[in-house]
Amino acid sequence: MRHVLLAARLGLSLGTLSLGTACAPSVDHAGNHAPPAEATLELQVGGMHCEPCAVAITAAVTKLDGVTACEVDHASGRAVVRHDPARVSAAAISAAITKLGYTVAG
Ligand SMILES: [Cu+2]
Repeated sequence: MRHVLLAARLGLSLGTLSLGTACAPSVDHAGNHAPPAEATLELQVGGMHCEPCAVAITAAVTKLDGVTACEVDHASGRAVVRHDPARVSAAAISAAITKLGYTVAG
């Protein structure tokens, strides 16, 4: 009688054994969905005389790491740069423009 009971208990404990660690997502996707910190930098660019000037500036600024968007209007001289200030500074953006031979004023 005792033996039967013991066997039953053993069976029960075996049944509750863990099947090992369940698979868990190795990548935390939550971080990827967070929008990046973005700031808008508005600059007055001097020296532009035609559309290719604006295109060249747009290309140089967009190439910078941390810049997400850049719009340059050669007629008004206005440049609007969307960027992550943690990755690229306003000074670095201005430098990329002045390096091309244009002047920059906030
Ligand atoms: Cu030009």
